[in-house]
Amino acid sequence: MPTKSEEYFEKASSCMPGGVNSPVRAFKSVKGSPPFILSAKGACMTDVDGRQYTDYVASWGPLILGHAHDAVVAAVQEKVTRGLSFGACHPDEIRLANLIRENMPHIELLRLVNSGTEATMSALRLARAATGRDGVIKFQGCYHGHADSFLIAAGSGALTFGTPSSPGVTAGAAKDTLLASYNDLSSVEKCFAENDGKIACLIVEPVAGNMGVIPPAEGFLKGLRDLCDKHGALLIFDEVITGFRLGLGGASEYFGVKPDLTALGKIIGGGMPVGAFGGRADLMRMMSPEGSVYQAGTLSGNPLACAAGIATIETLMKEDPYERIAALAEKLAEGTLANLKEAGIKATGNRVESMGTIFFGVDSVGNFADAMKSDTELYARYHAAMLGEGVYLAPSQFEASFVSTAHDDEIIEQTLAAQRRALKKL
Ligand code: KE4
Repeated sequence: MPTKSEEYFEKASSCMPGGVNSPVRAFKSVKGSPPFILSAKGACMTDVDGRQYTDYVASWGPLILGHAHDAVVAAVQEKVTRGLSFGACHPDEIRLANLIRENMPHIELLRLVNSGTEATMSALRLARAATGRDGVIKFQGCYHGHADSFLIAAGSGALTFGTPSSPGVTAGAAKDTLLASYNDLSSVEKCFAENDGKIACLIVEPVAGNMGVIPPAEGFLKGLRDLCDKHGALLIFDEVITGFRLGLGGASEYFGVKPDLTALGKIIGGGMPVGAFGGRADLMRMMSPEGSVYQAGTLSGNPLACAAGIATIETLMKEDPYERIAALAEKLAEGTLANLKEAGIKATGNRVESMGTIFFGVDSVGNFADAMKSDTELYARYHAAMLGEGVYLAPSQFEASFVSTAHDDEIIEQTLAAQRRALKKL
């Protein structure tokens, strides 16, 4: 007898490619079909079959306060009867922009957009305009959204030039993107040396979250800053995940490295569609209508999205939960590794504050090549077994898990107990 989720997935697959609006949700790299979620509150999601899950995906990061946080819901409810969108200026845009600037003072000016993809693609366009150069350096395994310039795989062998990683991305778009290796400054120096004077910017996830979590090696981010300065390129931090995740000041404050431009998303919208890009005023003032670099958006700065983002950031500033959720994440990671060792499963874990990844089948993961050695088949079986025990994990080995303020010691203990039951079924 199919579950209601399976029936929904069949219907979804008849009207949307893969049955989803974002590929990873289709559970292609893990087993089974995705639960269809009906509601969520705190750390818990409930699917259409009434099954409840402790959630560690947090809608891929935005829900640092958990699902349907009272303050966030109230903020949106308070606004919604006064209009959903104006397509005009409104006071809350200023409030959200200033909350971001107050916590990340290196962002002197910013523009609100609707997604992380828009944020990174706009920052890239601005960097190219500001430098008059076309080249961009990115890292294998880092994801910056689906703009053409970022859907680039490593070129063959010694070539630093990228090749399209998706059909539809043209060779023209790919030719300006160079691939370096995360945590390997010599690979970045090579890109610069082979293309001196042609690199507009380097974009990096200051903590990699899209090949699983990989922290920057000691000196790596500072090294990127120095190389960009040496070669007249701009440094872009893609803080779509790390912004307000590592702390109120994001990765820039956490690691003490100041980028020229920053892309934000996820948490700054509190679960509603918000992205932002910003940084040095001299650069941002090049954006239309003050300058000539064009970027626009019908729903940019949407009043409901701003309300959710404002309530989220204000709550984070009031509660400063970072130490507590990091401690919960450490408890989860330590307990997980102990459970896996007890089950005789080789695994390692990377964690920065409340974001982390358990890599299966490997001893350590410090870069993309290490991550790619993970046992994704074992992860898929683990994922299915955990889902069966009511724990909702990212449906891919190469994603981050997140702990929110809605998690607590009891929930972590329950998760570890569920894990011990799940591991017996592998
Ligand atoms: P969006 O366009 O999905 O809002 O943001 C793109 C993006 C940019 N930069 C980083 C570092 C990101 O992690 C993302 C999006 N993250 C993925 C999950 N790792 C979103 C989930 C999905 O694609 O469905």
